Amino acid sequence: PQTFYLKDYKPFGYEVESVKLTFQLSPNATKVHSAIRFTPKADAEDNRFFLHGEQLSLISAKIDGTPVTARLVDGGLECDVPRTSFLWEAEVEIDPAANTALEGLYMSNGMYCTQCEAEGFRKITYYPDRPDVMSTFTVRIEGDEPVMLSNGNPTGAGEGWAEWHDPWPKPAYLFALVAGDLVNHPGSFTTKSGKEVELNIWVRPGDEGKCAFGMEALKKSMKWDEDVYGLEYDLDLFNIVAVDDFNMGAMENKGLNIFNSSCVLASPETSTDANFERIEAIIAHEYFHNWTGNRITCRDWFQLCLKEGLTVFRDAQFTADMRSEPVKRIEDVIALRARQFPEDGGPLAHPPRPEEFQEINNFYTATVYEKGAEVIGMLKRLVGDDNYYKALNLYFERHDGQACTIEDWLKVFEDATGRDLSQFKLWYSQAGTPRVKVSEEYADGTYTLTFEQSTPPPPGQPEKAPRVIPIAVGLLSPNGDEVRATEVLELTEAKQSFTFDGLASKPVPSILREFSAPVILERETTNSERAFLLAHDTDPFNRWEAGNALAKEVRVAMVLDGAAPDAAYLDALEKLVRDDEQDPAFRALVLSPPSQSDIAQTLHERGHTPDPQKIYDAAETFTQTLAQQLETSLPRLYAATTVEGPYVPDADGAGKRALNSRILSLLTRLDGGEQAARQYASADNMTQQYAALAALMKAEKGEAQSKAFFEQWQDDRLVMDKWFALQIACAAPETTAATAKELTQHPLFSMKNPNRFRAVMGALAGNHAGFHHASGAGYQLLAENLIALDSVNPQTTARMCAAFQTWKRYDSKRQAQIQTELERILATSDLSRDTHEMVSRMLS
Ligand code: BAL
Ligand code: ZN
Repeated sequence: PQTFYLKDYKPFGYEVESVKLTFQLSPNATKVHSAIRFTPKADAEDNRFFLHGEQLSLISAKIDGTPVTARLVDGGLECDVPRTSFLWEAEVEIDPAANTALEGLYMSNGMYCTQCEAEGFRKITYYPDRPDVMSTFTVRIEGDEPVMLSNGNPTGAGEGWAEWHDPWPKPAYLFALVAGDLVNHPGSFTTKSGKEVELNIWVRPGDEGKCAFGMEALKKSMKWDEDVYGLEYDLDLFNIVAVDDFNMGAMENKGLNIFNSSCVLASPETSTDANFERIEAIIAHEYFHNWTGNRITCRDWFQLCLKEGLTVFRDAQFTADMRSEPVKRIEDVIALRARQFPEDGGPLAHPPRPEEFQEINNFYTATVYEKGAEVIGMLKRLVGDDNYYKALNLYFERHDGQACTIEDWLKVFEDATGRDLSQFKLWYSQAGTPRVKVSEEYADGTYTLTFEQSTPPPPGQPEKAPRVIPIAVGLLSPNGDEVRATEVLELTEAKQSFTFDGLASKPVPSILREFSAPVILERETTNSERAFLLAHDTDPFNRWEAGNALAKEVRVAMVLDGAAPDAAYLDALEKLVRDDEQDPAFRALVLSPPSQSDIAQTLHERGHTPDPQKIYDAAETFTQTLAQQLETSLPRLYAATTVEGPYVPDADGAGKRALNSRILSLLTRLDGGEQAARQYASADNMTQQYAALAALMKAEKGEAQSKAFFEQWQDDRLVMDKWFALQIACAAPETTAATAKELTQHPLFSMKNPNRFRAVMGALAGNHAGFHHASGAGYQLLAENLIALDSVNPQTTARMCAAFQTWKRYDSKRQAQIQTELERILATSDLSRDTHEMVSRMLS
């Protein structure tokens, strides 16, 4: 397969003045007519006329009305063209019904739908399918579908046709078309300059009742972007469509966002609190892309984090404002450590701005998205809030309508602040998670912190220069008072010391507050200091972090030495969980154990080979011991945290229900499932119904409820995804693979629906001890299913291959088992480019 390099970037030799597309819809034979005006650029480095095109049947091609013969070449066509402005016309035929890869124009449950990012437009017609080619689009759709939508504003419609015009020049990856039997949930928004915008969420008939929350989230997003960034919506209409079969979470097509139905449809009966929070965040994310992505887009796909990192950062700010800032930060760091740190420390490591790829779809990663957002968070911390917004204003002013690079992005910060960001830029080009080792000294009222940074070399990047790392530090006195408020230390050298004078006694440091940089902090400390910070730190993130570090230490000692759960830690947890003054959401987070994969990673970092079964056993023992310790308080705590009254998916209620669910799961270990069965029977919302079912299934007491759940929800695809996943998540290690295998035989299992495939195979990979069971059955099952999926949907296959990325952590037997499976995948005939690249990288 061809490798593409950032260093090879060359602009396209032609301006695209306008694009007019006509679609004649038909499930197996849709005709697409394109009329595109090209003008050669006078200063073009390269005037090769190459249009991308894949899986297209070319019917005809004309230039200025005269038929021409195009040369079909690998990945597209070439043609001899005039050196003056000309009209290119082509007619192609495509087969949406056969398109199970879900890229380009495809059908989902009888509805036409598109996905063009990153390179799907080339499966619709011949076009310079690259993000730096921007044009206005006019679209005519002919067909007998009741609703036919495209980007921008509607310009006309009649029996069997509809026309749309998008006045904002855009790259082809933002093109969208939807047609089908859809109903809308309407809304409206008045922008700050008084413009009325019509809003719609389009769904299949029957789903109308699941749109109200999404609509409110959209309005809140529009208002927030005006209030915080001064950004206003720029069309008369904003449409969202829910689609069942979708590879990603959602897509920010101009004026016509297309959503995986799991990321927009919500109702109290069918969605959990976590679903509501995620839906609100994704609606915001896609809406925010209208400026950070659409009005200002990427020059090339190497710059993907320019729009994704920034938009993730913006949606995190939004969620923090709508809900709880510390809770959002803790949740994001948990996710970063679970998804991005393993990527950065394994064979798939790449910088936020990669410099080469074979298949760009493989780079929609936690590094590009989440680490990309962390980098922006560091930048904001380093320049300060005022300078951040000054730089952002300059970014929108200077680059509106352009396709930009990371250099353009950093230049606005340099120009707005006068700061040299050349060292900071290393965050974009170096892979790997820096380790920061901290040591301390105290003498005569002066406290010194010394930091040493290093990054283990990831693939292809042996040299690592020191980066700029903002480290937020506060100091506490031994009695728990804060003696130094948070200050941001700028670590720029490999080894650097910072001093604090005038202290009456040796302080307790609180380092990396708010997780001010995506690094691994290494510091020799004691469990009693961690317990002190858990009790006293004024920074909520670090208070949680202290509890999390304690939990990890206790688990590690249990795994390595067979130690009993640490009594002091159990006491600290008991005290915290009983303390009604503390935020329930925070208590729920402290009560949630570190994941078993996280413990495996910690052991690996400390030079031990993790044994998944032992990690599982330690987790079980710990939770059982905690339940017993809390035994007498659990019924009271359960009652005190039960939320009465009608369900409202707000942050307060969600925090209480999260704590209540944790307590229920502990209680279920002791009461034989009585309380959980009562909760299951009386629950009027999915959060409580699901929590009860999960507690029962984990305790192997949920057979009847699981059956009832299936009976109740078998016609609801999204709820059924939960049912599939939960059975695997709750299975014991020795039965996990068999449970997953049985579910792949279920009549409702489907390779064609990515949500269902992910529900089953994602849950298998997510059950740490089950997936890594010594039999190797988990590895085999995943590999078999990935091989089967590859010819159906390469994009989802390739992304799910990442389940194997941590394989070098484990013992030689498990490594050999995984290697066999990876080699088996690689040996599959006609393996997709997507999967080939992912597996090759993991084996290299
Ligand atoms: N642009 C792909 C989906 C998303 O990040 O919004
Ligand atoms: Zn995005």
